Amino acid sequence: MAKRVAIIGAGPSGLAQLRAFQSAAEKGAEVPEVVCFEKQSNWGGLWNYTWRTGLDKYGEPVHGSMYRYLWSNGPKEGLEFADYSFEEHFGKQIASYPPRAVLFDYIEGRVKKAGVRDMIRFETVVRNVDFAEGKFTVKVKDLPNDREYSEEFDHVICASGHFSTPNVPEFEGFDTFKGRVLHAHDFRDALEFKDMDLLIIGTSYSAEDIGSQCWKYGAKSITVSHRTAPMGYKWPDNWQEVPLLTKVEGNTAHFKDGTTKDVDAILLCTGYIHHFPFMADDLRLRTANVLASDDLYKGVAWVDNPALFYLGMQDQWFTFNMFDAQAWWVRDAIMGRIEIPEKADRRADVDARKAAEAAIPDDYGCIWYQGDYTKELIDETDYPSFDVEGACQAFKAWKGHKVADIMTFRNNAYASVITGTMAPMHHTPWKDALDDSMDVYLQN
Ligand code: FAD
Ligand code: NA7
Repeated sequence: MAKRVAIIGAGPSGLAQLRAFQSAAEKGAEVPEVVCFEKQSNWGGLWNYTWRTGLDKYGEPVHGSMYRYLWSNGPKEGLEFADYSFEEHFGKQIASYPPRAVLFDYIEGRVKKAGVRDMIRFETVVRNVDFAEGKFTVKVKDLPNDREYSEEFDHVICASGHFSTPNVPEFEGFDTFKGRVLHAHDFRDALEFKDMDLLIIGTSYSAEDIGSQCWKYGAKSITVSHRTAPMGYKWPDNWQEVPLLTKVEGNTAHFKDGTTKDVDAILLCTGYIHHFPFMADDLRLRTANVLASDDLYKGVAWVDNPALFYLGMQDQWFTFNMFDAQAWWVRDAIMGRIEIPEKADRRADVDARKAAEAAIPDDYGCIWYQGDYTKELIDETDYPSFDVEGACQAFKAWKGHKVADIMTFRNNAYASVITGTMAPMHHTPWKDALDDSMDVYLQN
């Protein structure tokens, strides 16, 4: 009997896994039976936009953390699929920082072409995974039919993402604050904060991007409060960076340096937690948002039981192409093309990766670390090799453009590392491009 493989989630990582198996089958290999469980009604993961926040219509936590007007936060040249270029999908080269809808279309294009949709059971949430006597039992709920059932699998690949369960600290006075307090996970539309004085806590991607959007769509002022260090970009005049919030009294926010600011709304851009409530205790990944995840051999195979895999659990400089590298590697491990070593060696691999991450001096080091990791996996499979160094260079240029001017970095263009073609300059500077529909974006 063919092996059975369960994939949890049909976001970019889960879809990469489906494409990896389909590509082996296309080349004539005998592949396992693959079933992908996806709790939403469509694929694309975070890129599948939802207006909903809180709970969905079945009472399940809403997965979506993306918002309207979101444009890629890094150049698309850093994430292009090596087996499906932007030019193949759009029939032409497009500008370098596509809005969400454009990237969703691109992600979808590859898997439509591969014809893998019927391997996905939509609106089916994984409730429980455990392992006994060489088999995983996966218990799921068919949401529309309100029915639970279990099936057995030889392998489980968890690709459920890790930017959907918010990390929500509390600060004194939140309970009596007169405006709205929300986490980035629940942010949807910058226009809600037009003409407001906005306080943002956190200094990473969400803080930078949600703040920039609110600025673009007319917030009166942006104040960003940091725990460790300010972001340090050259911000517009109505933008300031302050130390950590200590308390809120009425509408007045107090900061560690004794300064205050009256604000209308507070946005917690304080990151996310890795959360796998459906995994049995001994199978559940516990890790911070880092480059070298805990307990994953080669960043994917569960050290204690390498029949279980996790995809995309790292902090992400590289995304779609790294998920592909992982998915091809996991496929080959499952199909016996790659040998997984004994436990002591698996543990040593994790320890070595963690030590190497600890020695990285700066963000540039992080980019190359993850580029090297991606390349390491690609070199062990038949995933089309591509110019990973070129992608690292695109990220380096991107960081330089952000330092030069944080409100114009998205106006730059880079060369594809897959086709070599230079992207066109976008027709409208990012700050003036208020309509982010796909039709308008593609009018180059
Ligand atoms: P996800 O996209 O999170 O997909 C996971 C899937 O698993 C979802 O479809 C979910 O419904 C499903 N699922 C979860 N639990 C269950 C369950 N129990 N049962 C069944 N299904 C389940 N990356 C970039 O490259 N560029 C960007 O500009 C960018 N911007 C981002 C902006 C925001 C606000 C966030 C939060 C992330 C951003 N990312 C960006 C990073 C993002 O993590 C990746 O692009 C990508 O979406 C990760 O893919 P994934 O498949 O690993 O996870
Ligand atoms: P990140 O990148 O995990 O960053 C979280 C930020 O929140 C970071 O600046 C943290 O500060 C800050 N943080 C976390 N807890 C606290 C508390 N308790 N108080 C103050 N500040 C805190 O999450 P993002 O949402 O920005 O990005 C996640 C993904 O979404 C990313 O990959 C993008 O692609 C989009 P620290 O520096 O640790 O002091």
